Amino acid sequence: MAKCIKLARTGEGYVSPNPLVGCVVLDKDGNEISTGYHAKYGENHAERDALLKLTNGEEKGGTLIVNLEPCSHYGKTPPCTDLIIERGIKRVVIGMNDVNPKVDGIKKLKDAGIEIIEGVLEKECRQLNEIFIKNMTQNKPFIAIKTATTLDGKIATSNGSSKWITSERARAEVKKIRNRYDAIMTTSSTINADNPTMEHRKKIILDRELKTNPNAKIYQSGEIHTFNKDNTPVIDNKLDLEFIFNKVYEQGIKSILIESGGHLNGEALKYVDKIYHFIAPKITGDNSAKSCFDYRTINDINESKNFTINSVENFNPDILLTYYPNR
Ligand code: AOF
Ligand code: ZN
Repeated sequence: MAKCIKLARTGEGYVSPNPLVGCVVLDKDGNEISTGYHAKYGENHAERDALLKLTNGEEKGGTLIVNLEPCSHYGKTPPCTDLIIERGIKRVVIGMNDVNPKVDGIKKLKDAGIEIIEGVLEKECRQLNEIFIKNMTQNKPFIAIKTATTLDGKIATSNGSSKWITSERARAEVKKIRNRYDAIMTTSSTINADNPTMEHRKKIILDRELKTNPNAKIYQSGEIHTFNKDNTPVIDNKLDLEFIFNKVYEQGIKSILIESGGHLNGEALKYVDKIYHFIAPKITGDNSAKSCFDYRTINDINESKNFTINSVENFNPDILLTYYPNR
């Protein structure tokens, strides 16, 4: 199953709005004979990819391992369950049930007399497809924030100096993280302060008063979606984030990575599903330096938002924390 997850990740950046799926096939003696993955939206599912590579029937009586319940419906592709049954697979090992209401593959396989083992590495499989799960169950985009701070939680000095807080290694990882999301979102303030390129297929720019420098590097590539006070409702002098999230979701943007300053990061906490927080071993010691979440005043520490840390990774000399909101 761990191998399925790894194979599935090959599809990152290509399969949305479909899930990431990888598949391993073993022969009747337990030897690995094929692997496959869902490589691109509209193309073969992982199970079909793995099974079509086998042409001598060596999978007969064997085991198929897949991180998501095989589909049983006609979508862009025919049902994987039919091919699994046709090829004489005797046992199917599944990571998680499909949350797509059209899919009822486990029942179909069981009815065909195939042994089913469910829930293998389920937590990891659900995390792999956290975007797909949110989309299918809530009809909303998955919202992530990426920030990079000093040990004292600062993203820039008071006059905006921020290049570079984290190391080259950490910044290379950011490129991989971006690839997992359909679009990145930032603001005119961040663009005007840093002039970032933010290499990505789709970019959402919040620019209430159309103040972004038209020559900014961000405009050099990718599809640009700009929201301003003419096309978006404004609440308390801020563009209505919920409206924007719904709007882009309708346009096929199923996940968003926010890369901006403390104001947008703070406002987005209400909607955020996951935070990627790089920390560099530096201290500014400056109370007026800019903070990564900066949007309100509280007087009781118990009013803080609470999170659960999911992982701590080393990108020497920096670290990456990922955390999820407690809901
Ligand atoms: C699988 N294996 O590799 C994928 C699955 O339109 P289609 O035919 O691509 O079907 C999309 C749905 O099929 C998707 O919403 C999800 O429920 C399932 N995706 N299923 O068994 C795969 N990509
Ligand atoms: Zn399928």
